[in-house]
Amino acid sequence: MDARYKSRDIERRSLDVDSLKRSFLEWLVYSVGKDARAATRRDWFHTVALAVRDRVVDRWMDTTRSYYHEDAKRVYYLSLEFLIGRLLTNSLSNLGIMDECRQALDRLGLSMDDVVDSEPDAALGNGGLGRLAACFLDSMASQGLPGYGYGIRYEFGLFEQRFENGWQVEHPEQWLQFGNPWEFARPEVLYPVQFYGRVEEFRDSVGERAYRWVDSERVLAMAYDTPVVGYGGDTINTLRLWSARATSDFNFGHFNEGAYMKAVEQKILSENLSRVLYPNDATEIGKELRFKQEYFFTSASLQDILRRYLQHHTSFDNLPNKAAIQLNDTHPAIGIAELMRLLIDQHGLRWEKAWEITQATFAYTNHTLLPEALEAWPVRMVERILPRHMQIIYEINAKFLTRSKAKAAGDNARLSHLSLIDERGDRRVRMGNLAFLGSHKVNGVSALHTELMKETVFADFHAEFPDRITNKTNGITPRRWLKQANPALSELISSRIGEGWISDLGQIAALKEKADDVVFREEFRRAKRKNKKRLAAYIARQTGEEVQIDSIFDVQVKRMHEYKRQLLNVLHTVALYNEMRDNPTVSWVPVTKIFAGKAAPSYHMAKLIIKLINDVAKVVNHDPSVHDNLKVVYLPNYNVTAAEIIIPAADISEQISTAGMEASGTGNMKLALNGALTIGTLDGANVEIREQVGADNIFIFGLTAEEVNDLRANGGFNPREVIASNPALKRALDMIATGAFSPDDRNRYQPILQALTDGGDHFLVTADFADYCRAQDAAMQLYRDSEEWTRKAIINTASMGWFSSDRTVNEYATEIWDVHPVKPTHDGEGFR
Ligand code: H53
Repeated sequence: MDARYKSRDIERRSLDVDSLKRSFLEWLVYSVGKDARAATRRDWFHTVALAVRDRVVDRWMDTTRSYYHEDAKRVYYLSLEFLIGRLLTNSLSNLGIMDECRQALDRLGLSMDDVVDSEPDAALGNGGLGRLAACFLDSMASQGLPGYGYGIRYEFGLFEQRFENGWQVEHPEQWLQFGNPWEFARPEVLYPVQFYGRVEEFRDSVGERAYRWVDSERVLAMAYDTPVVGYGGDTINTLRLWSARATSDFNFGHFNEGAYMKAVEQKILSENLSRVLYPNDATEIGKELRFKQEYFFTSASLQDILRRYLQHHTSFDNLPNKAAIQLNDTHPAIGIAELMRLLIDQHGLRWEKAWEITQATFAYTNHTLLPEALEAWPVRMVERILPRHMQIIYEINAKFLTRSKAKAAGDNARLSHLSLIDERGDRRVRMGNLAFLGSHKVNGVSALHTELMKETVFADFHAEFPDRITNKTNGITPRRWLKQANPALSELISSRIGEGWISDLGQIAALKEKADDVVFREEFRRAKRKNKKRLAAYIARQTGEEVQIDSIFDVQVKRMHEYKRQLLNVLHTVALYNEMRDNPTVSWVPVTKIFAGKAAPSYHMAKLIIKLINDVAKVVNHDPSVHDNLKVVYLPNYNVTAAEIIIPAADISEQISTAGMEASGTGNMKLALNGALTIGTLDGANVEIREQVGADNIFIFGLTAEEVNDLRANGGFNPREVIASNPALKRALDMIATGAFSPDDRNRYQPILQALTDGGDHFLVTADFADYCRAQDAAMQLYRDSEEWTRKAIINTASMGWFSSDRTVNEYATEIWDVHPVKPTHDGEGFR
């Protein structure tokens, strides 16, 4: 090789400060096209990202080559959402060159923070489900597992939330506006995806009945690849996102204006498929475009998976030994019918063989029991958009129902629950049932959730297939959620127990004994204080509000949903406000209530609760009679980047959903890992958090899932009686009802009051109010004893080892996927 190229090649891989600095200057000029004088912060971000990407590419190719040479079994994680957030610090941190990069920028007179802050937050997801997918990608790469993410490259991510007069308003999230330095466009990786048309029956070469899908419209799926850097930089996996491209099949032949405009219109319409993420979290709205998005990315991914498989194999018999496909919720569940179609119609397999392969390849994760979130598409729509799939679904259903035990027992009610078709009203395809039936394993995301799955939505399936449901409690990646987000605490931890916890979070248990070490406690507090200062500055920038560092930072950050009960929190806030006003001479522990989270744009009740919190904030924050002992802030535009600032600074973690309704939660894990004490119900993974941290180190309150169930089964309760018997609650509600927080519109909160009273208080806010206040009081009392508080906070951090997504992914790998780590061979030069 030409020596000049060779040395440049080595330079590209070198991780020392000088090489980085030289690379930055070269990239700035030759790729961004600016000189140092004219470069903006954003230019520098692109420069640094491209130079870092250089250091990843060889290892990425090595990884892919190793998988190929070993013909390793891969796992494909199909997800409509990947909430990855920013990638620069993530890549630098996982490559271990954070300090080197900082120094290189320093030598150029640049601030690392400014560069980092110029990166847009990639919000290709709504909340927990999308962030879980991102944590899993990190864990798979960090453990050398051959894992691929497949999803959609939305042009617009989750909307940007702003407040106008306290109301949420949505703005488009243009994360790609200035280009995305991390991705590689693959214009040659292109698959056709069909829609509409009809099915034709014919006889195949051996005279058997066969089908073909004809007269359909086609859209092309084009791949964009983003490298996923594992911790240590050894394994670099791939996140492949599909973007919709129009085919050139349109008839541009007629050059009259009408035809031309129509053709262009068509192009725009097809490319709408990857235009925007649906902003609903755990609620379905059943729009046709959404269904088409689901099929679009699923079909492209399956075609890609089969293409890769066929590079090594001629028969499909081995597919389940070479590919595991995980369905992240029912969003890609149409993949069951699609794989059947591809195997039968395109590759000529017989039904039985195709079904055996499909079931052995797919597994399905359920993330919610909320009935409104379980996807059920109208049969008429599925028939029109995917006529061949509808046929296949009918056939799967017919074969299954004929053989089911329920049929044998003549149990018609059970049979109708098992059916893939909901026959009540306009007929619908139950995607959960399809996913269940087409998978060899089905999992819930916390122990409680999995048990409830067996007892409720999938009770009849569980009776048919008692070995299929399994639990995989969620986890979070300690790299992003402790090492990167909380450098102060991470450095403290590493100084005492070494760095092993970063890739083996179980080791963090060694900190438990440090809870009794007075010096360590002092340092732990110092780290928390540093994070609280950082958050206070952020709050001041975002809202103009000054908050006290010494106050309890009481944090509820998550999507806005009635079942998550931000309303319960704000009612407690009003009650606390009243108590402080009534008792001005008491020496109160100052409290800062911090809220953040987006509401689905069409979810009026959720938006009204946001407005209520902002209205309460306005009154409380300007009332001199509480002497700044209480502040309320609602931070706008909660996203991964904001979470990285808020979570390390929290003292209290609010996990207060109505028991039985939050499948798992993962914010609960992030907050506890960062040393916040949880106030929570026995819901989702809170139950397991309590087991890990011990009942003395968590504030549990409220009805249990079983009690909620009994209460509802026995005709509910009378919220008016509960309200009448609790003066603090009554007073808070009366204030809201009479316009104490909305003098400009005294009736504004009628819908909320109505829901809590005549509406029957479905989420049991009033029922849990008294016990919630008790838990809050206990927390406030404990906070006065700062040594005891810190002790418990340390125990929380030290007890979270089990909630690493490395543990979760390992369980999937061994118990569902049967995939194993592959050690890539790096034969390149210049690696560290
Ligand atoms: O998934 C998280 C859970 C959380 C659950 C959430 C979720 C979505 O974000 C979207 C759709 C859906 O069905 C569920 O609400 O409890 O922690 C990851 O499993």
